[in-house]
Amino acid sequence: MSAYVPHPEDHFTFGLWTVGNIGRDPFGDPVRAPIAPARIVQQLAKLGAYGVNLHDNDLVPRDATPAERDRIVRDFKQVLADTGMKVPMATTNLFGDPVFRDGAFTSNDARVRAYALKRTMSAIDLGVELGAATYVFWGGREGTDTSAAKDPRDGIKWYRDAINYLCDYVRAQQYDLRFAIEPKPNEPRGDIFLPTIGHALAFVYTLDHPEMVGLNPELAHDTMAGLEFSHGVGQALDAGKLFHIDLNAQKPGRFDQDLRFGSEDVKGAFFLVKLLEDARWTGMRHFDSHAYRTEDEQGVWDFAAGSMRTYLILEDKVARFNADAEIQGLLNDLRSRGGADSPERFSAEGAQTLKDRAFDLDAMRATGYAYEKLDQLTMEILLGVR
Ligand code: GCO
Ligand code: MN
Ligand code: MN
Repeated sequence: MSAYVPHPEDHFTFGLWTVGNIGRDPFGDPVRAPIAPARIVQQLAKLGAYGVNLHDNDLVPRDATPAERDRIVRDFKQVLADTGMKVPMATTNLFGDPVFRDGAFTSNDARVRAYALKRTMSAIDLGVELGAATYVFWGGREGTDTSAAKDPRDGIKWYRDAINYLCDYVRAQQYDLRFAIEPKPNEPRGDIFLPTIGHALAFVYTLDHPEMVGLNPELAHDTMAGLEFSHGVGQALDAGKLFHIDLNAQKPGRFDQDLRFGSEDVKGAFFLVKLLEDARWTGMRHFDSHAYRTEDEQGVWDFAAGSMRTYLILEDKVARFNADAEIQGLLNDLRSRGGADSPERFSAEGAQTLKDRAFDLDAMRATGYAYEKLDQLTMEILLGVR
């Protein structure tokens, strides 16, 4: 049995902003001192992570001079080289600066929309310089607090214009970079554009270069909307659009909690891990969450280690599920009902045969599916008695 010790091959990553979270909330001041990016990288490397992700200003302060920027980036690259840590994903902070109070790409002010493009091009340059292969767009401020403010068709059009522009920028620069849109229903805006995986997927296919753009779904965001996250992730996988994933935990019906992965809804987390592992998905398992506000710095490292350990424990549970003779027997019974048959394509003749086919409806109505048994066996694995 695995000792649940993370290694870089597990592809676990954290944002500088996640372990670096200082515990500020709308009601209270910070409770922790900022941790320098170099220290974050060193500590996470010791814990077995693959890398760190960042917003432009997590590393380079907004008002840094070009010379300061270059020195910060040079020093940071040295830490990456010393530790073997990578920066697989980068993004832009398009939500903190008051200039973005009405959104960035979807602000009603065209100057703000242009400034957002400028900011993002520089941040893309930084991300690529650090080796990022995925660039995330989380539109936290893209939306409205009152529907009087914007025609949603304008919002979507401006959003599309921006992503098209930036795809062209990446192509012109010949960067090897893919975009991943991160849906969220609300918070910090009252309503955010592209609120769910489904909205974002449909949007991708309206772009000039849909092949460059996929998704970065987040567990907490779907849970806030009352959705079953693994179904959305499954649909993104099916479309070949799962470019990245944000893992955390969240109680439904609450504010955006960003809890440690697996610390709520263990069963949901299990089926998510099962989906990713059964699909042999090779992407980054990014933890977009933070330690409780009660914690000091040691609590932050406990949080980071715990996130990875829980994933590995659930991976082990998945292996048990897949090797469990009784569970597999039940799943085989389901398969023997034709679940794996290749679908029949329409033909006029086949349709006529189907119309003429007699069904034993009484037998079909009377047959159960044994899901109570299947779920109980799954729970017993999760509860550690199986
Ligand atoms: C949130 C989001 C962010 C983004 C991050 C990277 O709810 O605040 O999940 O953490 O993931 O800005 O794009
Ligand atoms: Mn989030
Ligand atoms: Mn996120």
